[in-house]
Amino acid sequence: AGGLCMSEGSAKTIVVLGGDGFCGWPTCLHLSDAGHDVIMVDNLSRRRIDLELGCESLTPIQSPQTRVKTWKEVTGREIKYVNIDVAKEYELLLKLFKEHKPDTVIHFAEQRAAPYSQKGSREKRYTVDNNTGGTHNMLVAIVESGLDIHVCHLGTMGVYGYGNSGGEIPEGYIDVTLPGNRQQKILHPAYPGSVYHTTKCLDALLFQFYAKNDGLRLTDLHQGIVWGTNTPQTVRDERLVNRFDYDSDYGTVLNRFLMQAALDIPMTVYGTGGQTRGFIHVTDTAKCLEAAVVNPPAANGPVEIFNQVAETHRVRDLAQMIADKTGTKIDFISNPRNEAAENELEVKNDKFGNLGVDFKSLDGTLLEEVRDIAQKYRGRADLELVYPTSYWNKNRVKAATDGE
Ligand code: NAD
Ligand code: USQ
Repeated sequence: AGGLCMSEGSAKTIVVLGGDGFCGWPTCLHLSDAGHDVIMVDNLSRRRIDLELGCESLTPIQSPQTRVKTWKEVTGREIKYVNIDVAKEYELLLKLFKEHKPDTVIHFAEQRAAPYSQKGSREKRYTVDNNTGGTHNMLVAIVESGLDIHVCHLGTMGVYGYGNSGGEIPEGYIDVTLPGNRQQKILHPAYPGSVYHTTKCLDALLFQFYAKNDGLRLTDLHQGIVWGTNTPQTVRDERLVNRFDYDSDYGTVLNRFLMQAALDIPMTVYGTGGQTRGFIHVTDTAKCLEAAVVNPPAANGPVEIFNQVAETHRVRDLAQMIADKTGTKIDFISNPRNEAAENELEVKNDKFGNLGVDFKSLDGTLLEEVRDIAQKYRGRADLELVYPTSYWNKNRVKAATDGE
């Protein structure tokens, strides 16, 4: 197995919070394959939200127990699965850290859909309680354990906001001159566009405080939109398949378009499709995590921030590219979100390049691979779940209803 930047004898013990999810599961497999000892923690809340929304992964994902059993059968390597609610079961989390003494905790365990976080008061409150509570519990448990544990957290490009202006987005920090001609390096201003994205900004402040006050080693990965489904590890057995969300709350844009093309239904571009976003393939997510894990920042240093993005694309260009290849129609529908109709986006991502991560770019072969998977499981799709049902504010709900 190809361990990236890993020297001999440097296998780590890694707790992966949220290890049953879309990014978490392939990351667990990648790290295990590279020789690290992985403990996967998940309270299966994502699977419960599937039930609540009446949807499920397009791919037939197996239970976490079957997943880890299959991995053992296929590779002989063990991944331990533990069910803990990180936001609610602080004592169990602390006990887990004390028992396994991990070198690293990777934190994926948050409610991550922007539309779900805007759905209603219940979902808004759940997203803040779960995400902020979980992050803070993890930090307190690390301090309380007295162990030198490196945290790798999944943040989002959305913390920077998506204004209309151009200009390259730096990796986390900007240099400013404060009144009195004081020079300072500060966190890039936060400008989130949903309750979910706001929780990632709150996380960033918690990290800044715990790095300063307790000397914790922290890496925050500002990731773009993840696409794809399978990785070199998940294809080894059908029972290892990764999840594929296509519904309007959890499906991310490119995977949704590829699924829509596979089912030959029009692609749902919101507004003019002028939104430009950062993208990364799920295989590269796992590689970036490994690079971050084996390169922890110094203790007592500032929070290390990486932009985890391979490339940027405009939403309507992605739809057009797929339309050109497949003949699928494009439907420009009223935007359920409150976001800039058009924006530019230029992102600095040198740090991962410097650590040897070679990003895959969105080429025809990779796109076809995802469309083939969507085609294979098309019988499992429920087309009613494709159109948006979450709106950013009440006026929008009214406008959408008036227009019917
Ligand atoms: P996901 O919903 O598939 O996975 C998250 C996992 O965390 C789920 O399995 C869920 O059950 C678990 N979880 C949530 N709250 C928990 C809690 N309190 N205790 C224990 N487990 C809990 O999401 P994902 O797409 O894998 O995203 C993982 C992380 O990466 C998230 O933090 C997300 O914000 C970030 N991220 C994702 C994307 C993307 O496009 N998918 C892009 C940028 C950043
Ligand atoms: N969009 C469409 N049509 C669709 C779905 C989305 O035009 O059918 C548009 C949206 O309006 C938006 C863009 O595509 O402008 C991206 O939407 P998305 O749902 O793919 O991504 P987003 O809501 O930003 O959230 C996803 C993940 C989240 C992560 C974020 C990274 O769900 O966890 O943090 O991507 S980023 O966008 O870089 O902040």
